[in-house]
Amino acid sequence: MKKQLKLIALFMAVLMLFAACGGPDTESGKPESASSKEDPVSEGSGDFSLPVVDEKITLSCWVPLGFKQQTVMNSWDAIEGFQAIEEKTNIRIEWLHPPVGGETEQLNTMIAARNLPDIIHAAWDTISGGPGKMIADEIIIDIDGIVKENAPNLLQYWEENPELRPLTYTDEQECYGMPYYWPQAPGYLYHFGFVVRGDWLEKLGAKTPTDVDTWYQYLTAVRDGDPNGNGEKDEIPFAGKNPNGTLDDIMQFQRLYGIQPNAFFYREKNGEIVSAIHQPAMKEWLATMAKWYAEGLIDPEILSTDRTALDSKVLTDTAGSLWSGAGTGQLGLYMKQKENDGDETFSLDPVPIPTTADGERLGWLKTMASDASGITTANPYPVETVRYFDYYFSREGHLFSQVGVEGKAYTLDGGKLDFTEYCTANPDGLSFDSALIQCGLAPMSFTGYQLADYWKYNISFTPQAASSDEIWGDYTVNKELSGLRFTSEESNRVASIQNDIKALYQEVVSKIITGQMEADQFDSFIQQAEGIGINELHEIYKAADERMKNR
Ligand SMILES: [Ca+2]
Repeated sequence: MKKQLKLIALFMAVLMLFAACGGPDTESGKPESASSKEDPVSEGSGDFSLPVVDEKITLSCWVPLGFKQQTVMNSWDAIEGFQAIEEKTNIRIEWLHPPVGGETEQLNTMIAARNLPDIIHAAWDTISGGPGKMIADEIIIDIDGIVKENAPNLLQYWEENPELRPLTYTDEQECYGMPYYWPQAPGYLYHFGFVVRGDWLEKLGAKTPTDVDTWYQYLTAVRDGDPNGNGEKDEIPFAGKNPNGTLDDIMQFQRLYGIQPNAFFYREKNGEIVSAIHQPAMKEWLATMAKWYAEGLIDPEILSTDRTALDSKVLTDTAGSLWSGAGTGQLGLYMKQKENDGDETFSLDPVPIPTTADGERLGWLKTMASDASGITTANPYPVETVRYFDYYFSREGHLFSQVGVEGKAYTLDGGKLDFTEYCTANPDGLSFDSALIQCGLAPMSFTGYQLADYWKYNISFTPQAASSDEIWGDYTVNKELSGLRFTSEESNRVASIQNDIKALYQEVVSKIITGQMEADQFDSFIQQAEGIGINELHEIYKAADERMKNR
């Protein structure tokens, strides 16, 4: 009966459509928007109903395949959750994946040639000029009005997480896409931190390192105490990697001195945006790092070490401490590997965020500031596209998109979600993530928000990882700048000044730490940076921050 009524309604709608415009092929040459059958405003205000369209439509969506996917599939068509979403919404997505490794190039080419699909999923701040320029250039559209009338689930999510909404808007109050977020819930944010060998700490009778003195004591004890017991002085007190030459792992020790790691600018407690290189604390940090390096407390190979080499140092019982991710990708992986090797003493324990002399512990929020599905000017169905993605913010659509259909990857008992053996002990030997991504996108970023159960499972693997949230979540101040957005003129200046200073900064820091340059030569670097334009950059940051406050 219900189906019959629906068919009648559909028939009537088609009749009206033909009467109104003489057929679906209008003068513009574009297919008529399905919403023209009904008034999209009255239809969309508040209520959410499925399917989104009565007659199936197909939308093309450009999105990188993802490094976790590439080993098990060549298209998101294989993801079961999307099939369920298609059935519910009546909207089919034709996935357009760029070649792995060629994502940025293809995105730029596509935009330059204006060869646009219906949807582009990208981190919009990483595109030159940012999302505001993409709207001004008529690549994507401002969907603020459509969202207000047609996205009740997203509006609800923003109401519950008010700090996230501004990230999806430009300074001109334009909404540039249907967003992706990591939840900002407590116990969910602190994916990275320092870890030390808990078993060595005990063996050496050392204190848990929590500030510059206790770190020095621990590292020295590891160097001298032969905690791996092989009779050789082969321990590396602090082991680290140097991803893309960023010195990121060493930079994390800037927290000891109250400097936001690896940032040119950060917000001091009084709200002022300050320049990191101009802080007197910067020289203290450099002097300490140079001392530690000279005394053999920091891995002599740290500038050339990659993740594989670091893993090997950890797993062969030479690394005494490191900067680590909490999940199954790093800390969980080490613990599991050693457990499989039958090593019962190995324990890498998260230690607190270092405390500065002023008693500060610098925490951070993890945001993906600009990841969103932008609706292009070529898309004939902007309202339907917004309604489609709004479904991802409903409980049902959220589960479909994140973990697929109940019964395969997970079961639900009341509100409680449990992952099945298909994920946790896959019969084909697939890892948790590799199994799960055939059902849903929880390990990846795409419109919606990451399922909290996914992350909780990820860190529940080992007690060490499970404790990381509480330990690394205990901070006193967050100095990070996030969500700033530059005008296209500013963007060009920021990119050019920042690139030049960054290269020089990394070179000078590397030389000072490894003893090839005296720490007080940092002053001449500051002068050079001023010559390149660090002060102009500072003003641009302050102006962008002012605009963000009004967003
Ligand atoms: Ca040894």
